[in-house]
Amino acid sequence: MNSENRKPFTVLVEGNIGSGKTTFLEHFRQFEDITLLTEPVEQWRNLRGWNLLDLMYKDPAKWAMTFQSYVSLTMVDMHLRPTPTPVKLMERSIFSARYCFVENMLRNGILHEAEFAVLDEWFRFIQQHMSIDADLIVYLKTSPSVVHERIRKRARSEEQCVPLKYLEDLHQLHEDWLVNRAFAECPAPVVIIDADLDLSQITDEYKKSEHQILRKAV
Ligand code: DGT
Repeated sequence: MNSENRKPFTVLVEGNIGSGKTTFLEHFRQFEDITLLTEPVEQWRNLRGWNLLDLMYKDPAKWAMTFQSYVSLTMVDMHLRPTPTPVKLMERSIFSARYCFVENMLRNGILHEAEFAVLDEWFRFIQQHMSIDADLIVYLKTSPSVVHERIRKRARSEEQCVPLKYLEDLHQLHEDWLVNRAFAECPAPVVIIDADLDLSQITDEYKKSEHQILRKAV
């Protein structure tokens, strides 16, 4: 591909917290010509010394708006980042931020309807006026109980209070968005991968999606 004037084939990797998105992206590190953009969690944990992720989990009613606003900015940055390769793999997107996380916060009353309205207007503006491309979505589908156990084991300090109910709600919203098509927008075709499998078996599952991603690189 002439990297100067062609858009990359853009793959969004989506799934619940702890579904293995980072591991999926790492699997593709072995291939040339793919740009991997992992989620900017570290930026959320350290914005000029502030841990927004921690603030959001400790006092969601107070910090949800601030956190989601920064998530949107970092996601747009990833969507717009120039890519010198024919394929770009991105962990999450402005779409899952809006349709899964923000939606959940609205339904749970964590976001005030007025705060939601501002975030939604930003989302619409970004979609209309910025070049947010998606050619394929890889949905790492999991059971809430499986990711709950993984989150417990990985022991990320901010996530220790994540209840099963939160993961069930997020799971349902991913299903509604990517499988049931309950939201107006599903920006690309969806490939579903069984991501309940543990690490020893998951590579075979990942391989099944390789051709769909790599054939675009030739
Ligand atoms: P992985 O590799 O599938 O295990 O991915 P994770 O769990 O490292 O990454 P992710 O995006 O599912 O979640 C990272 C943390 O950030 C997790 O505590 C949930 C939170 N998070 C991610 N995006 C959003 C968002 O838009 N809003 C809220 N409230 N939290 C988010």
